[in-house]
Amino acid sequence: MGITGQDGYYLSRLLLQKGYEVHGIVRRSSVMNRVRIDQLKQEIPEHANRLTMHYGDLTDNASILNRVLELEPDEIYNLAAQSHVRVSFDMPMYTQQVNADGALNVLEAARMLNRRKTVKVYQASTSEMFGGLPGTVPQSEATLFHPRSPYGCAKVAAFHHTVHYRESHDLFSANGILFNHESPLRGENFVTRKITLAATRIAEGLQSVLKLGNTKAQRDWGYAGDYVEAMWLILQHDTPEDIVIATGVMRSIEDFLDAAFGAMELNWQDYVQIDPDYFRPTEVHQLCGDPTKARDLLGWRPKTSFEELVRIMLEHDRELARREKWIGEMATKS
Ligand code: NAP
Ligand code: G4F
Repeated sequence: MGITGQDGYYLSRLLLQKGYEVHGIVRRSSVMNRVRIDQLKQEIPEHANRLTMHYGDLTDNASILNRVLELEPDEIYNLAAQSHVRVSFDMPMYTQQVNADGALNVLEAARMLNRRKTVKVYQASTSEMFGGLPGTVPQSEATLFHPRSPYGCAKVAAFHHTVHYRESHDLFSANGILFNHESPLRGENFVTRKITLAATRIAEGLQSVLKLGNTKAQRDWGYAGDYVEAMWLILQHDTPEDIVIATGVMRSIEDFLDAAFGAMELNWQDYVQIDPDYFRPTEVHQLCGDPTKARDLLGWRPKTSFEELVRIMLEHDRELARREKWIGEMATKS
């Protein structure tokens, strides 16, 4: 579930490279929304025949139940969500339906299948459940939840359902509590990607202003490619466990701006405008994870540094900006 998203791309690539047969659930939409999947098939054509898509929607219980019972997977990764925190304030009910009720649909389908054969379920839980209030940093598995958005509230519900199915139905269901992880395939309206797209477009003369909300917020940013390995390791562990996945280092949006604009030899203060539209009714101020359990139990450590993450995102987006500029120049010539 969630195969067309950022993490869906990286996890599918990892599983295919490990020899898995991968089945993804995709939503029907009026335009095909499979850009990342198409990219994956082009990058590893030798594995593409083990990748299959099926229509389904997390909010449609029958579609999830039918797919799970038909396909009989050994492992289910529920990455599907309305994943934008700011948007969840505009669509609280929908966010609850997808992120909480949808997760329950997955667990219920897994419970049915588990009567026939053993199945393991990974639930994409999040640092947003902690709420990032001052005095709660760093956050670990023992930190109390205090969600500050409809997104966070729905994810807390899904977290508890996942624990409950493990305890009451003997299902192997586990939560990865992942802190922010980014990549060149990050959605364009998350802050890191918004910044790398803007910095590179400004460097190419395609943009002059970047409008942002709260640049003082702090996050623990890692690389999505490293984090999907942790998802897989969580399901390979002997027992189902809820585990924080993070780097343990916290930086502000301004630190990210310094790194990205600095690499383009630009000063972000010359381009950034603060726009109240991008502020949230309640902000999550500080997220910084304690990944001790992940290291001790799974042997997992992040491999990609913050500097390397910013570099690969900029390299990708600079190429996009150059292509956009070239197309613009060709259009004016013709
Ligand atoms: P993403 O890029 O927004 O991908 C979300 C995926 O969920 C997409 O494939 C989307 O399909 C699918 N989806 C949304 N609503 C659906 C529905 N009703 N039925 C079926 N599929 C649906 O998110 P991501 O960054 O890869 O994150 C993956 C998961 O990890 C999410 O659950 C997110 O909440 C959680 N998480 C992310 C982070 C992070 O920093 N990235 C950190 C902690 C937890 P469409 O392509 O059709 O929209
Ligand atoms: O990039 P963001 O939108 O990510 P956020 O809210 O931390 O959520 C992401 O990480 C969570 C894990 O902690 C996931 F569960 C969730 O699915 C998602 O992947 O915002 C990061 C920070 C916020 O404090 C926000 O207020 O950046 C601040 N920000 C400032 N200006 C902005 C902007 N965020 C966005 N999206 N756009 C802005 O213009």
